[in-house]
Amino acid sequence: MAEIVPGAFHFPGFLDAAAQERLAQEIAAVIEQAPLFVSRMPKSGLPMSVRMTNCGPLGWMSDRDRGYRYEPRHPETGALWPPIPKMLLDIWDELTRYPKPPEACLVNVYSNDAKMGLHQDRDEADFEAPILSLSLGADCRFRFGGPKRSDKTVGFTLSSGDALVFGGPARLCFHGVDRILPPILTPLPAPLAGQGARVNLTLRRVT
Ligand code: MD3
Ligand code: FE
Repeated sequence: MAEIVPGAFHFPGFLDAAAQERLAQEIAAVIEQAPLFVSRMPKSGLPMSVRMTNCGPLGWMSDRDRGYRYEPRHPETGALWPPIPKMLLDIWDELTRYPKPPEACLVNVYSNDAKMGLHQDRDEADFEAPILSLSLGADCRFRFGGPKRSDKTVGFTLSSGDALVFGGPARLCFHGVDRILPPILTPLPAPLAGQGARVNLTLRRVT
């Protein structure tokens, strides 16, 4: 475990190969119940390059007219999001030690050319709770900065099986995904093969 900056913890290889396979199976089942969809930027309506879905009582989404928000239902099927798999609830307890369970698990699916611009996560009412992120599949170059967009940033590689926890002073730091690295060494486990090159799960408290 490495503390990148105060409050930001990196657990390289937290999930071994067998745990990554089990998690991939769980996420494939979530995608069957809640198909991947494309969110759009507020106002411009430009599509994001990442495809996403959610599990848990609330799911993150965005569209042109109503912007970034959490919703209890899938924007296309109208169904409630499927529950967060027990495996993920257990990892949340182990790594965050936070007394309440996550309310949202966002599943981001990256193709080879997808990226995510530098942003803050501030669509939640509760900034006390930490955020937990898990990565599967291709490596990516991740960028992490400070509470202001203009703060200096550090880049590092996130690999399949890595976990990150962001709490306290790191909770509102800017971050983004610069690029996906060639997925030759770490393709997505079989149940998710064909969906993309990399999957990231972000677990959050919302209310
Ligand atoms: C640092 N996702 O969905 S995970 C996001 O790899 C998001 O899909 C990226 O940023 C991804 O909002 C990065 C790492 C992460 C997630 C949340 C954070 C880093 C964070 C919240 C605060 C600070
Ligand atoms: Fe984010």
